[in-house]
Amino acid sequence: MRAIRVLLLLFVVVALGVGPAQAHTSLVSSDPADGSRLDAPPEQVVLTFSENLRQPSEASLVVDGEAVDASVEVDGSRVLVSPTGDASDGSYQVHFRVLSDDGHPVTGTVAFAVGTGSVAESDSGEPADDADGGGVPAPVWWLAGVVVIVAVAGLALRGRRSR
Ligand SMILES: [Cu+2]
Repeated sequence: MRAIRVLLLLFVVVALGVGPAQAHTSLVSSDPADGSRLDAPPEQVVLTFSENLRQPSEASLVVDGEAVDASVEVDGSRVLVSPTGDASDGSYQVHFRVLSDDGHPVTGTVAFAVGTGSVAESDSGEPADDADGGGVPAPVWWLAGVVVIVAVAGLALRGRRSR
């Protein structure tokens, strides 16, 4: 029984240690804010995430459904998107695909309006379906824990029977 307790404790420690490191990043705020309306086009859109981003982290600017040239810079936990040409009024969307510190890509869209443009649909950010980064999903750890517990219990029962 002592072996089981030790293993259980070990599993809990491992599970707790792995948990926080697996959190994906998420969009904390943007400037201009999602859903807002501006009088004039912004010189820069700043997306702020919950943790420092890894490369490749990308963003693109779409105005009235058309891609607009913009320079994109990743600075720690922020993504800076600056239109390079003449910006116009309209319905702005900034699509992002950033890489979390744990290697998982997260995609989303920030939307705002300039002038009389409409506010397009936004998406606060979800882990991308094609998550290809490192990191073991939590269910795998729970399954591993169950397997260990069953195995240890089986050994303990066998040991008792042979006595
Ligand atoms: Cu993740």
